[in-house]
Amino acid sequence: MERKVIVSAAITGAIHTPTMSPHLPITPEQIADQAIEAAQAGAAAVHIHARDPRSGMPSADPALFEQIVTRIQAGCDAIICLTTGGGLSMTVEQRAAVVPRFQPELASLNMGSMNFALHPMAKRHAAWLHEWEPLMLEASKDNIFRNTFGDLEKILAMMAQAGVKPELEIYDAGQLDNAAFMVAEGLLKPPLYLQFVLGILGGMSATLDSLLFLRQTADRLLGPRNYQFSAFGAGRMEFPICTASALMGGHCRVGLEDNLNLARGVPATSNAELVLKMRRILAEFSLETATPAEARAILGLKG
Ligand code: KMH
Ligand code: ZN
Repeated sequence: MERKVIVSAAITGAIHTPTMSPHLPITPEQIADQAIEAAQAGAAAVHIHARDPRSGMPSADPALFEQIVTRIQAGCDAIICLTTGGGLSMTVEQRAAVVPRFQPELASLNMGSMNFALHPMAKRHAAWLHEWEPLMLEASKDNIFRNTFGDLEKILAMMAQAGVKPELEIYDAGQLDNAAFMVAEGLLKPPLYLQFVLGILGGMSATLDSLLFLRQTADRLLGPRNYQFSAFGAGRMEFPICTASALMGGHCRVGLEDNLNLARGVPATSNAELVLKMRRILAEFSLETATPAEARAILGLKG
């Protein structure tokens, strides 16, 4: 099969607040509808967090996930990737509960514990990313995202039992060693699916050097044939890192979870808009976008 690029859309996440963009989906209907539109625009996979419809805060409420998942499945054939990263205030049990409950085809898994803030680059580009960064940087100084080895073992065992493929979120090179360790322990089975997350303060910055180093490290630790990778940069580095990833043989993730702007000074009005821009860039390089069925074949999903 000719190489196809999987475009994933990360619909709402847990970081951006409703005040940052009127287009950020909050209710289950808004989240599902934007996921369906993103799929119609060409996203083969949609990455899903839930939010409390009243406050806009990240939520682990299974009833909200239920509404979102049911509506997406009724509206499109996209691969559903549920978050186990949840939000920074949730327990491991709350975050992982979606795995046995919904048995999605994919679920994200942050491959370690880390400090979690925004890169100083975000501060320098405040005009790009709206008015929220200084506040966010202050508020986020003491955040630790937790996934100890014990947590990883527990969540991976739940995923194996439920037949859920983990999408391993890799923010830093050492997390590839964590993945290799889990393979050696028999808790992860290749081929792996890696998502390189660049531009979060606490992990690696969103540069081409970071991306190349992660790719080379993954080749060394896992073997080039034993994984597929996707990548994105937070904020304005979303499209540059996605483009580089596609040119290096990887896949791409776009979406309002990671980036609120279509271009400098141009707020994105939907996830679908970000997907369409990504597909225009890929088309310029004669790279074709994978359908959900093709993405399932590439990732070895149960379908
Ligand atoms: N929010 C991103 C920085 C997850 O949901 O498990 C990474 C992410 C993790 O999407
Ligand atoms: Zn996420």
